[in-house]
Amino acid sequence: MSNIVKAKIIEKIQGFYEAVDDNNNKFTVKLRGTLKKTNDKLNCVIGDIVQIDVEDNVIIGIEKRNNLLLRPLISNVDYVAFVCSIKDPDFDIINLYKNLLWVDRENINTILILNKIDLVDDKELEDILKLLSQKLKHIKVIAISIKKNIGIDKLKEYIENKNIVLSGVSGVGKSILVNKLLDIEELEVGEISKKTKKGKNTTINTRYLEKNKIKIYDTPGYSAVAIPDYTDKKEIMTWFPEFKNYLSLCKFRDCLHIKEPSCIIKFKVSEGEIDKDRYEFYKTLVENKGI
Ligand SMILES: Nc1nc2c(ncn2[C@@H]2O[C@H](COP(=O)(O)OP(=O)(O)OP(=O)(O)O)[C@@H](O)[C@H]2O)c(=O)[nH]1
Ligand SMILES: [Zn+2]
Repeated sequence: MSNIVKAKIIEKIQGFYEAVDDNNNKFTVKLRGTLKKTNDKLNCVIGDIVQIDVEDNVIIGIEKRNNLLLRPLISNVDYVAFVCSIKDPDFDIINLYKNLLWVDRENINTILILNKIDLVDDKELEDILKLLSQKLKHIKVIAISIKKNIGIDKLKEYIENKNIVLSGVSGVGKSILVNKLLDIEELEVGEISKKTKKGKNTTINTRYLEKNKIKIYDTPGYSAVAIPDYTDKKEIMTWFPEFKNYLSLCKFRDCLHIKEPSCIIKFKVSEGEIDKDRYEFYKTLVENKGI
């Protein structure tokens, strides 16, 4: 029997890594010295597919990553799924835009899980879905109600066998959704809020959960989202997928699409092909006005 197994990193605890293989065997391992670069937290991250020497419990190789999400730090992501609620708390599109910057700069696909649709009427739901399809053509929206059991099967089907990074701010229903997706016995809602108040039920670190073809990295939600760092303002435009096809078409090669003449991005905005609010959001980032 071979001493080498292939496994996925699911947790990092003070120099040790937890890994799981396809047969659900778990390993606690260290990283071989030669794979370490000084002080580099990117050496080996959650989501990495690694080769483990099970005799010595060391990681001897890391497979090339398909992608790397920096916030939260997870590799080989198929979808980032943002859980939002349509109401209670209200849907916050700017918060979503900020979160998307981290995902779109890595060209990772996004699912927006819009929960609590039982709290609005059909017209209100229709309006918000229309708004989202205008402003964010590149993301997949799945409307659900955990309470009324609407859309859950569709969501399950969509994410089956994919590596999903799940995030969402407090109160949108993420904990209950995780239980539902993984068929975990639900806690009484009252119990959840009690626990949440004590801070016990809130995810602090990323945890990996897998059951019945559902694979989730459950991550802590951020209410205040930072903007990714950049060394040159020109990087910002590449975080907007709707700009991508046009970036080489402006008159000036170093066009920032703000004040320059013959700017194709501004033209597409005036034509309505690029959403005005998304462009304004881009402008605030470039002009560094703070959001
Ligand atoms: N009306 C309605 N309420 C829901 C639905 N899903 C969840 N809720 C309620 O939303 C509240 C928050 O749910 P949680 O699962 O605790 O939310 P969370 O996002 O995990 O929040 P934290 O635990 O604080 O991180 C609870 O009172 C749920 O009963 C839904 O589909 N419809
Ligand atoms: Zn331009």
